[in-house]
Formats: sequence, structure tokens, C-alpha cells
Amino acid sequence: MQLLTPEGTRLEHPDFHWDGSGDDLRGRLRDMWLGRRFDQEATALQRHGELGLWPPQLGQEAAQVGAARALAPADHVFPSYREHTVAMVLGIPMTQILALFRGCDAGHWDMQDRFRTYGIVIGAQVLQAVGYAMGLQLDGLVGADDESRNEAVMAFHGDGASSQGDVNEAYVFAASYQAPVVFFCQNNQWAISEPIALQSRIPLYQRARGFGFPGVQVDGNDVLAVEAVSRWAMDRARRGDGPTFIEAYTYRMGAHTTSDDPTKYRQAAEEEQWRGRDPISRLITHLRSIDEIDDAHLARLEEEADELGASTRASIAGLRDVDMEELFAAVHAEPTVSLASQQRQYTDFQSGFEED
Ligand SMILES: Cc1ncc(C[n+]2csc(CCOP(=O)(O)OP(=O)(O)O)c2C)c(N)n1
Ligand SMILES: [Mg+2]
Repeated sequence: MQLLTPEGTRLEHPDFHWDGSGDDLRGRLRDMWLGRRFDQEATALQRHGELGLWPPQLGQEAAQVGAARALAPADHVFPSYREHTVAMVLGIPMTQILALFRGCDAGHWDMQDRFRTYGIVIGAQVLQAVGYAMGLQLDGLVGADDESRNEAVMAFHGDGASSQGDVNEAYVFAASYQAPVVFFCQNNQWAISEPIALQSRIPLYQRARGFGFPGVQVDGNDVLAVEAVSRWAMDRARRGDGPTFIEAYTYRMGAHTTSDDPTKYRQAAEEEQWRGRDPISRLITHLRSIDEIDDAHLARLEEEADELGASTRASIAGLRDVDMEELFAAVHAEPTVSLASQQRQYTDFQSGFEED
């Protein structure tokens, strides 16, 4: 499904529509632009030794902005570890995410928050998302006549995660219980060094049919198409019509993480081909063609991005060092025997040094 070609031409689709003003289009551009800048700053901060690791989302801006813009205020998000632009669009404090990758936060975000803690264990959040969605049903928050009461869940996962057992169990439960969940799969063509061709013999969206719910493949670099499909799927879920699988067909333009070197396993020609499908430049081309943007607007956007970059760098100074005692205390309400033993080992290790 596509509403905006890589050349910036608007298409119509019989089932999916995106109707918005010039302001709305510029708003999507701003989200993608700032999301990209934050991600670039965080990547650079890792290179400066300020973060332990960073998973770049370069190239996936349209998929993330489209998905985030389709959410209603009461919807819930279960992310993996690359949804930085989703977090930004939802207004999550980005220092929270930097703190996690600096290793100075135990991940104890407010679990009542609609954007759950990043999950590094591949696919685990998808089961949690379905469990949560089933809970919404039990609470009577799905399919109510008063539509404003209804809530749904969006579960983010990758193409690689779709092979994980947990994720397939989640699909089965979601289908059996008609849970109000949208599986938003960013097929960025790679699971670290494993290409999608090894991951699945058929397009991922076709798998959904076997589980018993609709699957839609959308151009993940087309923000309008992603938003239209996501809105439709979330509306279905809230109404009580069950789960949907969305395959956002996109590309991870950067490395898997800052510990990865993609030149070891993929060809420069492939990267070049995807650069021609850049989600940001196609929206700019479209905006120019309908005379809804000019150079002055883009210059202001760049200024705003510079300010975001500066505040992102400055925010690192405000992050406190990790307190290991606090980390041990945050695992369980009562420490287990093995945890207490690990803590003793750590204390012994620390006392082997002369200085703090
Ligand atoms: C259970 C588990 N197995 C393996 C890993 C190591 N691992 C980290 S990312 C990754 C690949 C995930 O690929 P995909 O689902 O396509 O997401 P992407 O990184 O492309 O966004 C793997 C195997 C892990 N974190 N958790
Ligand atoms: Mg992937």
C-alpha cells in the first residue's frame, strides 16, 4: 500500500486514505526531521563514549512517525529498542532513553505510562502487549458503545523477531481472543546480519492469514500510507474487531547498533538503492510540488534541529552515575538467593580496588 511514491507523487487507494492539510504534511515532515536529528546526535554521543551502545533508526522515520501519529491518547505502545522517533512523537522525555543506553537507568520507567520500557529481549514485548490487550478486554475498554472509552495496543517488532517463538505464541493468543492489538512489524530487511530472504520464504504480511487475522504490507518509507493503515488497524482493534498485522516495508540505513559493521555483510549498491527511497526527501519533493514548502521553512526546521541537537548533548551532563546498590535493589521486592550472592560478589570485587 502506497500513497506517496519515492518521486513524491500522491496516489489514491480504494481502501486507505490520508486527508490532511499542508500544515498536517509539514507536521509529519517536522517529526521525521527531528527524529532523524535526535538519532544522529545519539549515535555521535555513543562515538564520544557518552553512551554504551546505540541502535540507530536512520531510514525508519516514516514507519515510526506514521505509526505514532495513528495512536489515540489512551492507546498503549510496547516498543522494541529502536522506536526513538515513536517515543519523541508521543512526547516521552528523550533523556530517559539516553539514560537507558548510558547504563545509568535500570529501566524503571513508570509502567503506567503508555509507552512501555524498551525491550532488548527479542520479541518478549509482543507477548506482554497481547496480555495487556486481553486485560483491556476484561476491563471493558474494547468495543464499548461510547467509543471514547475504547483503547488498543500497538506492539512493535522487527522482521527477525517474527521468527521468535514468543512472537508466534502472541499471534495465536491475539487471534484466539480477538485481542485489541496491532502488530507493527518494521521489516527493515535485516536482523543484524541475517537478510529477510533467510527469515521468511513468503512476504511477512502473508503469514497473518495463517494465524487468522488480516495482514497488510505498507510502504514503510511513505509516512502517509503508514499512518492511514495504522489508523485503520487501531480503529478496528478499539472497536473489538481483533488484531491486525502491519508489515512496514522499510530499510535500516545505518548499522544494527554502534557495535555492528554492516559493510561486512551487505552490498553498498543495496544501500544506494534504498537511499533513493528516503522517507524525508520524498515528502519534501511532494511538498515542493504542491507549493507548500520553501527554503526558508526548511532552514527554520534545520535551526530547530540544531537546537534539539544542542539540548540532547547538554542533557547528558544531567544524568547521574549508576548506583549499583540501587540496581540490585530494583530487581525484586525481596532479593533472591542468587541475586544476593551476585551482590556479595560485586561488593568483594569493588573492595579489591583502593579508590572508589
Ligand atoms: C531472545 C534474543 N535473542 C537474540 C538476541 C540478539 N539480537 C539482538 S537484535 C537481534 C536481531 C533482531 O532483528 P529484527 O527483529 O529484525 O529487529 P531490528 O534490529 O532489525 O530492528 C538479535 C538476534 C536478543 N536480543 N534476544
Ligand atoms: Mg530487522
